Amino acid sequence: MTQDELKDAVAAAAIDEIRPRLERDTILGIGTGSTANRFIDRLAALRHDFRGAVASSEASAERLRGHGIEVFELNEAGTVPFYIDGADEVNTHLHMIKGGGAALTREKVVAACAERFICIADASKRVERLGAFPLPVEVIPMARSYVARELVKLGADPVYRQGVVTDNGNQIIDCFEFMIDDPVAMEARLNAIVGVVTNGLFAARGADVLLLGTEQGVERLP
Ligand code: ABF
Repeated sequence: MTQDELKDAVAAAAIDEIRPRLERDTILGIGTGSTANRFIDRLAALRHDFRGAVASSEASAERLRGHGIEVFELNEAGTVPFYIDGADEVNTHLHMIKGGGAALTREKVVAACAERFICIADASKRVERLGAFPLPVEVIPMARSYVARELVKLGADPVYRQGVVTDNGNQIIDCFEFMIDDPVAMEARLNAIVGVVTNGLFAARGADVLLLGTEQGVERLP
């Protein structure tokens, strides 16, 4: 199977996962990226069965609207029963690195408001130890070089993602060569650096369910 077929398979599995819980007033939390896009495309067929969605990026909001799905502000929605999103890496504890698409802050905020986080990913995203994928850190622009110096002290090789401005008007530093032994502790440590808006470790609030697309079919964890 190709990677695209695996992404399709997990998108379909996520639809099966949420479909029985949809009600006319349900507002879903929807993530960003190519796997989330496949989920959005499949969700279109169910658009009359729920109220709408909160999106973690402008790109996803546009795609949802394109399918006739109403997009709400998170402040209006309050909590959402599900947040469905992809990941750049995921370990067996369902801790993740996210933010390759620069939407990490909104993703983390929507995830925080979700009763259940359903991570959808193809098998290439599963790792024993997080960190081979460069960890994104969103910073306010004036703090960029200060934060980069602090990241070096923690052992990372920080690289400014040139030309990228987040949906919040901020910048991204990617941490290379930064293998992470304790994701929960490192997430808190990075958040404590002044000028950091968010980091791409989703460990304090990891996924509740992982739907992983493998050659043998979709694995559901835990
Ligand atoms: C979002 O999209 C991210 O947090 C992650 O960076 C990315 C995964 O993208 P894809 O599904 O295209 O691999 O979920």
